[in-house]
Amino acid sequence: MADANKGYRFTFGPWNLSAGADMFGPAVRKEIPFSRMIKLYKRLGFDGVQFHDDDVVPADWGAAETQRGVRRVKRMLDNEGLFCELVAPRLWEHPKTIDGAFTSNSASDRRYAIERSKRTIDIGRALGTKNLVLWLAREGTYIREAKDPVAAVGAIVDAINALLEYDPDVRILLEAKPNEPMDSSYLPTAAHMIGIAYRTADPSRVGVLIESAHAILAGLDPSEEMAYAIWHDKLWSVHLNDQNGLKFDEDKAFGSVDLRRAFNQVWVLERAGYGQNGECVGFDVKPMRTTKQADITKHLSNSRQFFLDLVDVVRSLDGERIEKLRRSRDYAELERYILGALMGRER
Ligand code: GLO
Ligand code: MG
Repeated sequence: MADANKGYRFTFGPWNLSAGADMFGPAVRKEIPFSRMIKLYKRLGFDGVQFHDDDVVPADWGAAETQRGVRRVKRMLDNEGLFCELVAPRLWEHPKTIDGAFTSNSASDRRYAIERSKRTIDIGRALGTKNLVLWLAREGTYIREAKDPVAAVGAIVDAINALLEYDPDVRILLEAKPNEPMDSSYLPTAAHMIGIAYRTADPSRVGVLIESAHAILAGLDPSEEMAYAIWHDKLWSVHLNDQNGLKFDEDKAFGSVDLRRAFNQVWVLERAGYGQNGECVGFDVKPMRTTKQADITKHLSNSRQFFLDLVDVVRSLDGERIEKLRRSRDYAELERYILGALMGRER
């Protein structure tokens, strides 16, 4: 049977089925209990789940309760034939993370962030994954003078080292974002993250997860950051989505703003053999607030479908023709060829 996912493995996290609350208004849909949500994955063509630590078990549960809770979730995954791709400590909601996590000015708050991350590693291992994602949401400032921006870089490296040492098998995937919730983040792009990866105790276990919208918010074409990370063998996961210019982080469906930019990403991923070493195609997309309860999964199935359609376009391209156009430096014709293919009007 032909593989409906064309060789890729798709994932998303429970937060992608949000009830629609935003900064200006409360939820407009019912929360979907995880036991029901998990049944949607396979039906939508998805293979695995991404979690925050507290999507699995509440952050304040004790050790025994946590273990039992994690085992329960693992059984639920197994029953559905799903795997856990990664876990991420939610280091931005707790009162001890108000001033940042690893870069907080308070030593006891910094310790909390490291302990919570270690606990998240344990949760991940019990769910069968070595992948720990660090989205460093509050590692930055509202005003430059609030913290020491030079020391902050070192504090992040020290924290990563503590986690690498805690579990000799853990792989740490750094997810960059230039702003929001902070005015300015210390490590705003994937390239910054890759820079510090090499200064950690074990660079072979530190890579990146690149989110399209975050690269766009930094003024970059996500495919450029992806290609850079691939060259370093450090593109270990992606959060594909889209973003309409420099505003709040919109998490729009993949390809929904700029089809050409979405194509660039699929072209880079597909041609580099992304996924062949177990990397997943994750989506970090939000339903619109206007979306009705019954349509709550459409942004996810659409994102997956747009991705697969773009894979078809990439695979349909004539490599020799592209080579010839490169040789003759006829990039105008190459552009016409690509845009034609994207519009289904290949000539
Ligand atoms: C927010 C981030 C967030 C992370 C998630 C996993 O802007 O994209 O959704 O991806 O917390 O770390
Ligand atoms: Mg993300």
